[in-house]
Amino acid sequence: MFILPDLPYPPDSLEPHIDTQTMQIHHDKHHAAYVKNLNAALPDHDDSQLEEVLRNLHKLSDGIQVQVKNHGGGHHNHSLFWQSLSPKNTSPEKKLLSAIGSTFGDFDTFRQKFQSAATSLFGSGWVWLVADQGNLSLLSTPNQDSPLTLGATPLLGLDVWEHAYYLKYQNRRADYIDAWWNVVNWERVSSRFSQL
Ligand code: MN3
Repeated sequence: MFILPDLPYPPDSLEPHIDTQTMQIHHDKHHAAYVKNLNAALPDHDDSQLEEVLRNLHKLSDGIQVQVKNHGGGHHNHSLFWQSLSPKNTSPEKKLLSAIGSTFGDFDTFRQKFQSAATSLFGSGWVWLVADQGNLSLLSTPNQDSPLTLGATPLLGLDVWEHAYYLKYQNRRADYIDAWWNVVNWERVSSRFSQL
């Protein structure tokens, strides 16, 4: 069985940046539905196999490949998303900051590029800071496609589906993205980077 992980903090703890009701519906309904549908598509599997499955999506039979891409991707992306948020004020550690500097010039430029990719992504999808062979880059994926399927390791992902922000921000996606920076868990992102 794949299991819906608990939120690592109370659903109201990211206020006012991400509102309580959005967190509850996003986790308890949307993420739960990905897990339920993934269990239907891939019975007899569990979370320890998810990354391997997403990295090797092409090996699955045509009959379940799309289901696993959508719901397996949805489960993995959201699990990562909750862990990448924190009510605490955190900053990137030195090693990550220096890699961001050598890839993007400086942190502000990275932030602007990420912001611009997230603002301009058409429709539903995600924007990612990923590592590929130790090199950082930005990546946009449609729907619930996982960076793992493209051979990249996700370090930080931003959900820009309307369900992630519409209750509070309506059509103002840019305001949601501005607010989201305040609750990024840089400790977690840094530790993911240092474990590469
Ligand atoms: Mn979502």
